[in-house]
Amino acid sequence: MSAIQSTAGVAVLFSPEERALTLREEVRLGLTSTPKELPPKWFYDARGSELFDAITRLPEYYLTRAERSILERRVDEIAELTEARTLIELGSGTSDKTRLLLDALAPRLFVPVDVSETTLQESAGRLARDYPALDVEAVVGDFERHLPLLPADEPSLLAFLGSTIGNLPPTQRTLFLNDVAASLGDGDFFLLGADLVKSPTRLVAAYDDAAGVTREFNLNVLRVLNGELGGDFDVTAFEHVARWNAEAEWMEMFLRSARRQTVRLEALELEVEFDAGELMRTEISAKFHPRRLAAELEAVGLAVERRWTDDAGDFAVLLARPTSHSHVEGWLPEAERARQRR
Ligand code: AVJ
Repeated sequence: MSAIQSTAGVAVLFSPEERALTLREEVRLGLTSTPKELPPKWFYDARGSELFDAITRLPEYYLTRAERSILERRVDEIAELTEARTLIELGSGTSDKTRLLLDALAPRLFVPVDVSETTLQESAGRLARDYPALDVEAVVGDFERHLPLLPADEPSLLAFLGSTIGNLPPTQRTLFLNDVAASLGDGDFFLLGADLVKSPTRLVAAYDDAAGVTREFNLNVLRVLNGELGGDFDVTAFEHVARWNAEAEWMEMFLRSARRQTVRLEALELEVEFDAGELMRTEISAKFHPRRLAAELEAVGLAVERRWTDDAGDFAVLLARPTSHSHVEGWLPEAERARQRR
């Protein structure tokens, strides 16, 4: 993390070059695997972020409203318990729900972390305008690799909302939570929003809405690959599929090839064959049981102090703090070094 370039309050940990390299590596790996798979982080170019914003307003997509209702009721308690002077938000997107936290905490510093520099520039600009006393230091980063350095001198709240944690398969989720635990010091807190297991009918509806916005969002990853990797995906030759995986307890989105076809990606010098009906997974969205999720946090050394759900029991918000730093030293060198610098 030595090469932090700082421009207008945006620190770039994930430089355009590094981002392009990661995109190429991940897409090559995913498209040459059997079955084919693409990581969900590449949905979010400007159009993808707008489409996701539209998803959060869909009648079927209860997640955002449920989480908001919990936060509305609990932000004062969160402020009182944490006394946080710094708010760090991972995958903050448009920083909409963030305002609830900012209003209640009135922190000195806000650090939004997101892979999309344009989204960050816009939301950081708006927040700086609306909260003149607030210092906004945005970080372009990948939350799986760039857990930020927390300021040592004041209590911080690290927020990871919206059930984005559900995008991580179990092993990566454990690694990530370990990294979170290692990056928090005494007096810091972790605020986690997670969607809960519920009726498959409602879950499928939330990921296959009647207006077709999620379909457009899913297909957008092909447009991103066309634009950034010189791909020639025919977006009309793929269908949106959303399924509940009962064993794994996660929603999965796929793109299904409507016919046998060959796709070329210029930047990868790669040709990929799709069979008629072939499924390519583009996202998992794990759904949780509040107690089991709390146990996962406890297992990495995060003591769950509060566990809230909305009235319908659809969504959970957990507030945790590090118990000790008794986890295996050197387990995650980057996070460990960050902690020791504090
Ligand atoms: C932003 C990752 C939480 O998994 O529900 C919305 C993304 N995908 N509809 C989710 C998404 C399809 C969303 N997260």
